[in-house]
Amino acid sequence: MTTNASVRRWVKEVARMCGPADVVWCDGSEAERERLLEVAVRAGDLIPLDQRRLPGCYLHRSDPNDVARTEHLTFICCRERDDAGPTNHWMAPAEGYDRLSKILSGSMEGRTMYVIPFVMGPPDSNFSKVGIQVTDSVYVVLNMRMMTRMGAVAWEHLGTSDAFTRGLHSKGDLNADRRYICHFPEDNTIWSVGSGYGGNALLSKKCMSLRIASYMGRHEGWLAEHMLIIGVESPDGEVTYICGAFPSACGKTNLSMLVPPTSMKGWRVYTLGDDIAWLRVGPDGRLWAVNPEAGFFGVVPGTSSKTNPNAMAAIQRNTLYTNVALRPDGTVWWEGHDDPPPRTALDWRGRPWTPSHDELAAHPNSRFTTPARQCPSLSPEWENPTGVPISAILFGSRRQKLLPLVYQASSWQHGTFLGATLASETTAAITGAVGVVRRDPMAMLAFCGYNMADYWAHWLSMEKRASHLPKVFRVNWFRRDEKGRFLWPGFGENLRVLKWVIERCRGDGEAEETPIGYVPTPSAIGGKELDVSKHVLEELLRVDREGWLTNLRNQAEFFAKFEDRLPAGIREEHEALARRLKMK
Ligand code: OXD
Ligand code: MN
Repeated sequence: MTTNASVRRWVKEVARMCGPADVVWCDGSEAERERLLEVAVRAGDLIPLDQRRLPGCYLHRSDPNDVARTEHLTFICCRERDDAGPTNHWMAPAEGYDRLSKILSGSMEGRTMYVIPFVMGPPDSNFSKVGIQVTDSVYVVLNMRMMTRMGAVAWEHLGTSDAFTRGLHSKGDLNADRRYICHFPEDNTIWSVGSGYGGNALLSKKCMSLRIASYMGRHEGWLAEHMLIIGVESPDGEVTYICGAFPSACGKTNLSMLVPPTSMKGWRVYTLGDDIAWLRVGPDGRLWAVNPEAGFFGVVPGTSSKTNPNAMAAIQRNTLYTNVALRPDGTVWWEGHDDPPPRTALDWRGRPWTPSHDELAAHPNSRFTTPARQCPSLSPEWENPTGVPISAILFGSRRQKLLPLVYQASSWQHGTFLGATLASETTAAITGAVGVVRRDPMAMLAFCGYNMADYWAHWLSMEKRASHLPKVFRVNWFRRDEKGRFLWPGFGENLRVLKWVIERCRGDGEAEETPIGYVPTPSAIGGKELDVSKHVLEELLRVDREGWLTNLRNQAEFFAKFEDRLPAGIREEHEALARRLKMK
């Protein structure tokens, strides 16, 4: 409990509306964790796994209609519709509060309301922000314990201030017709009802650390981004820090925990964050980044000792698994696991499953939640209150064609344009069709808490605030040949691309100037140990002018949506690209 009057008033208000049987103030202690695990197991929300092989690990099964973020039910509720912009769903704040309070009214009857105080960002950092979430889901509390710094640390950080994000969450009846995830950036408030799924219900994550934080960042002069953070150590011992924005389920977690190939001796990758970065200009004019989160909420399928040994090591204990398959011996399995398919299992819905089933055993968006501290590649700098200085920003996406393996922007403005034109094939992390190309600027389409055009303007304005901005690159690990086979081996070999990125940051690294930006020469990426033919490497780095001219039209259609709010810098870059492509 706290003596902070604003917090007490707010908790009382929401309790009056939701009508819980009791209110529990969480303290983040071990004893509390044990108590909550017991409650969750008793209620059937968690299934204990084999505690000898997977100590502290549990399985949660979601309602089958509640397994991914629901973007069509996610709203930005600000006074002016234009301030939300054409890429967000908008609702007037009064309507949002009205509509949701009707659903929330009495929604916690007979349930316990948990009050979770948490800090996003390292303790004692002026990057950090306090949030308070109330929820009627024990599963959410147990996740928030890992994803945030929870308990007394938040009360200390907050003091008597009323500057905290107010997060109200109720599972309601899990009916998608009564599901809303509403953000009120002007009130620093989030109301989410009708879903227990991570991205909709762990309000610290997408809701606060991206949608609300991006709005705060605009007003306070910093950036909240959907980015991983890594430190790459080269054989000379220097560590270069890199951020990377990729749409959901494009391998951010794998890249953030990359293990160098054996042929790249002396290289090492340190993990700082796998999903979100907050970036501020430091006194030295560079951009400094922290990961506001304290855990990983990663996509499980495809995770194995081959693809991500660090994640595999991290998730052997104290991990919550959501929507994976359960083997008869009390361990878990998913598509892409090290072990072959089990002869029998219970699938993610708890139904008997055998390998002959047409359906997947684990849901494609099944997840693990695990504390960052358990990751063997975690950087010693991950909680540095001043963050780490960023030398390069990557914008990456999933594209079978056109986009080269890597290329570099010629300036910050051009880099902002590369981010603004990011597009990717959709994945199972969101409800809807999979594999369709959609524009996803800076991988923030679903996460920007205000008008995307103003957000680009904010990006462009960083040039006035910072004297040493990072170099910007586009990457694409997902190119395929005519037969649908991947052209690039990916995983550890992605370090070859990072090596070139680092060389470019240091002023070397061979490149050719092309209409789209600086593209590496094949020899700057390939080495004799790389199992990719010269011909394939050339294809991966080729700039297809015809394809780009079509892409240019597609970009123009997208930009037209923003009408006169589109910043001049973005328009200029688009026109300059058109000129360069048409030049012979
Ligand atoms: C996530 C997402 O969960 O982007 O990180 O969907
Ligand atoms: Mn994400």
